[in-house]
Amino acid sequence: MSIAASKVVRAACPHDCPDTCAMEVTVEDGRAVKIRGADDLPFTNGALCTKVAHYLERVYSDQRLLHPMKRVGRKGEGCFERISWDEALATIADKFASIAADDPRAILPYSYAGTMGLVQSESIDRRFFHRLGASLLERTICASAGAAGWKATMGASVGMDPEAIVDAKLILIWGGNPVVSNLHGWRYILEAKRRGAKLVCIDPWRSQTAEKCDLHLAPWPGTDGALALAMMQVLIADGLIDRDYIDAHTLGFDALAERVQPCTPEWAAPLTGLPVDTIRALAREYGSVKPAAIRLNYGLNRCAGGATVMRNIACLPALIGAWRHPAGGALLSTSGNFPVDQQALERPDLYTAHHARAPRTINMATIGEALLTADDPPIRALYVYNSNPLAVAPNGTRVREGFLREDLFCVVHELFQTDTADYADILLPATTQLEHRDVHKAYGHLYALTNEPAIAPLGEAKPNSEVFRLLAARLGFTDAALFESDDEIAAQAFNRRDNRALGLDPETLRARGWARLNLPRPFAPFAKGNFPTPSGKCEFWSESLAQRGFDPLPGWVPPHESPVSSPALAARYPLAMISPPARNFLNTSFANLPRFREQEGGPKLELHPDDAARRGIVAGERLRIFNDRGAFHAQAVVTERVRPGLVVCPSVWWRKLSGDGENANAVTSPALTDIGGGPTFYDCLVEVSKA
Ligand SMILES: Nc1nc2c(c(=O)[nH]1)N[C@H]1C(S)=C(S)[C@@H](COP(=O)(O)OP(=O)(O)OC[C@H]3O[C@@H](n4cnc5c(=O)[nH]c(N)nc54)[C@H](O)[C@@H]3O)O[C@H]1N2
Ligand SMILES: Nc1nc2c(c(=O)[nH]1)N[C@H]1C(S)=C(S)[C@@H](COP(=O)(O)OP(=O)(O)OC[C@H]3O[C@@H](n4cnc5c(=O)[nH]c(N)nc54)[C@H](O)[C@@H]3O)O[C@H]1N2
Ligand SMILES: [Mo]
Repeated sequence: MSIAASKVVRAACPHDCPDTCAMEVTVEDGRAVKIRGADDLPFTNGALCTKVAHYLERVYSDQRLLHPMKRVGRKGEGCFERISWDEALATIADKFASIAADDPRAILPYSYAGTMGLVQSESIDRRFFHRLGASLLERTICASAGAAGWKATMGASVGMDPEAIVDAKLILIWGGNPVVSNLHGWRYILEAKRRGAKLVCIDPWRSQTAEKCDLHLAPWPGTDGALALAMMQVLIADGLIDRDYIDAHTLGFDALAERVQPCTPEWAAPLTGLPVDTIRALAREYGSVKPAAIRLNYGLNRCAGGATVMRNIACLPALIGAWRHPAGGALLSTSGNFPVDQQALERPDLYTAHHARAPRTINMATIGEALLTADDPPIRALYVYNSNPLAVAPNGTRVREGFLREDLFCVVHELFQTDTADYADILLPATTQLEHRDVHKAYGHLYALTNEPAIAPLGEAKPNSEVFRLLAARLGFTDAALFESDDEIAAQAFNRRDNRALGLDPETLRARGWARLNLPRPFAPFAKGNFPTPSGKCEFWSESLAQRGFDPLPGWVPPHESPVSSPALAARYPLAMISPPARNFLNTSFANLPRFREQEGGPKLELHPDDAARRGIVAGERLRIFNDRGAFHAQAVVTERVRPGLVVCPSVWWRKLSGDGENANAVTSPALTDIGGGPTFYDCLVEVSKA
């Protein structure tokens, strides 16, 4: 191998994870031979997680789809026959054109975050479907409830700089499992611990993170909103609040104080399952140790009160003036710091320019119901990319029924033959991150990254962007925006008139691989107020929510399903089930590859020894987990990591690789969150028996 044939290419990890790592790909004679975390981006710090360190196994997997195919067997059977790109594109264009002639809203795109790149996940795809006049998709499957709740109080998805947390003296890790799902962020939390911080993990499950913290509090799933209210009650009653900060930088304190007055620890204890003294002690510690940081995550927002819980928690740092210090405050997501030029990327004007009728919107969390019951018009065609809805959407039984519809024309663009791919009429091969161009923002740090193509597309695989350009041409569209190159789109990603984007130009990103947002360092964003809310203050009282008919104040939204809120249901299905991310998977990505499957060792259900004994279950046995919505199987892990009444199924497994064709979403609920239309994966009662 000659040195000349070897090069190192700057790339970005594409996965849906707060860490968005900078990667270096070594390419020799056109083949990627090595991938590593970049040393120069502080957040990545030269390390990749256990999954992406083996990304080349994904790129060069013999399971990759390498050419277009059409279905030859029944839907769901997974039998396909190779066709040319020409035939695939002609089939899709003909079908879309004939449906659009009746009503283009009968066509629905379905995508989420298979890649987080702005070019390959939210640019020309949106332009194409806007031009076509297709139904719009509300992308709610993960974070929409939490984001909506956070926004009500804080104004946008902004918070403290995650790197500043090293100087915090108390850190609450709340509804997140950073050891698994935010590994590079966890490094900063560990550094804080080394410098003397106390770590408190609030999680119903003794997660890999909880094990490493000084204190673990295990509330019932979906009850953190009550815990936060009680903390506010104690802070106010005990005079642990920062009056000056409240007067200068918050809105609605008196109303808030009145609202939380009855929400004592005595009130919250039976709701959360936490002892009164524990709640009071937590509040007092939070009110007295400075600086105090809260690292929240989306585990909190998958329950009935998924938005309200974030509103409640977002009030805490303002009450104690924690924002005064860069290492104080809270962080759910940094994404709102990035001046992404959504109008330029997505071009919603292409819809209005070509269509008089208002668009129809479908919530992706309800895809099963939508496919089965939407009228005006019914969904006649579905184009799935960057997502695996058969496995990840809630209430999986209905999702499968929807995809089984004989009269539904379904296109799936994928790297692998996923559960969803089995239901495609036309199955298209996609490129991996090493084979296409992109540019990335992040939601767990403040750096933008470039992704340069390292190798040529494998087989006949094509990037998402390229397929939409080709389809636009086939459909006779002429708008220039539908034919821009990936480089041109990447250059439009950030709004360059925004001061924060200074230095985020394509040339700099290309040359260095990444750039920090133009924000001060140290960064104490709300030390002097300046919240991005309508009032410019931290809004305990939200007038904008009031105007939309919601409670203007923080409050208590109980779970849909729990022994306290639905006792009749709990009599039949007494166990609360959560299904958080497995360490070796990224949602369903990686869950088909041998290395990661072996490490996870098959679908498992963790249950408490008392619950196991009561059902005559012993460790290692095959279990049936069921409720009125469906059933799936998993192997029993009998452990005190869960409290009695709670079961945990690390997820998300491929259905067809799980023995019974099902996964945890066989039992998850179709119910949505209070605000934001999010799914309620972790608000789910089940019963368990020996299989
Ligand atoms: N290895 C790995 N990393 C991932 C992912 C993955 O699948 N695998 N997924 C990525 C994606 S898409 C996302 S959105 C994030 C998700 O990662 P996080 O935002 O961290 O959220 P979850 O993993 O859903 O839940 C985190 C923790 O919340 C706990 N939890 C569940 N319900 C509740 C509750 O009601 N209250 C409290 N306090 N805690 C609760 C769970 O037990 C879990 O330990 O991670 C990303 N990173
Ligand atoms: N029970 C339960 N269900 C859950 C969750 C849970 O915690 N419990 N978590 C939920 C959460 S937080 C989320 S975010 C969703 C995740 O749901 P999804 O976003 O659907 O995530 P993945 O399952 O990883 O599927 C992404 C797919 O995109 C494909 N892909 C990757 N790159 C490309 C590309 O460039 N082009 C194309 N066309 N395809 C590509 C991958 O191969 C993969 O099959 O799942 C949700 N479902
Ligand atoms: Mo997610």
